[in-house]
Amino acid sequence: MTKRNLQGVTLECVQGDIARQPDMDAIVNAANAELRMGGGVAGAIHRGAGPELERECQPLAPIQPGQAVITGAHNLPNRSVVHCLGPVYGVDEPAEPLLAACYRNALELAEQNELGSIAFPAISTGAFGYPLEAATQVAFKTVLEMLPQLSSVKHIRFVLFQKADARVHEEVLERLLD
Ligand code: AR6
Repeated sequence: MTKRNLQGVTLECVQGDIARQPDMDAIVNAANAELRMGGGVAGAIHRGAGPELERECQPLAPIQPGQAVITGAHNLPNRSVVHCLGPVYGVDEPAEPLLAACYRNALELAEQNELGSIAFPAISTGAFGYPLEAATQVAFKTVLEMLPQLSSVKHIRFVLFQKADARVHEEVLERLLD
C-alpha cells in the first residue's frame, strides 16, 4: 500500500480495520453527535474500547459537524480516540469545509496532546453518504495543508475497510502529489 514521506511526516493508506491499529497513538472515530456506539467505524471502536468509552464521552456530547473531541482509548491498544462528527451529505452544508474541519481539528488535537501518530477512517463516507472520491480529496488536501504546522505528529495513516476504497485513496494521493 502507498507510503510517502512528506516534510518529515509518513503518510500512508492501508486496507484494514480502524479498531485494529495497535501501533498508532490515536485512532479517529467517525462519530455520531451523541458520541454513542452506533454502527460502522463507531461501532467497531466502541466495541473494542468497551462501555467505559461511552461513559467518558457523555459529558462531551453533543458535538457539531466538523468538531473533534479527544478521549482515552480504554480497552483499545491506542493512547487516545479522537471523535469527529462528519457532515451528513446533502444535509449539513457546505459539506466540504465541514469535512475539512474534521481532519484539521483532529490533527490539532493530536498536536495539543503531543501524539506522534494518528489513523483516520474515511469520515462521512458510510452512513453519512459523502461520495468517496470527493471525500478523499478533501481529506488529503486538508492533511497536506496541515503538514507544515505539525511537530509532534510524524505518522498519519488512512485505514480503509474495503480494498476498492484504499485504491481510490492511493490514486487521489498520487494525483495531488503530481
Ligand atoms: N475500519 C475502517 N473503516 C471502516 C470500518 C472499520 N472498522 N467500518 C466501516 N468503515 P461510517 P460515517 C468505513 O458509516 O459515514 C455510525 O453509525 C466505511 O466503509 O462508519 O461518518 C455513527 O454512529 C466507510 O467508508 O461513518 C454515525 O451515526 C467509512 O468507514 C454514522 O455512522 C465511514 O463509515 C457516521 O457515518
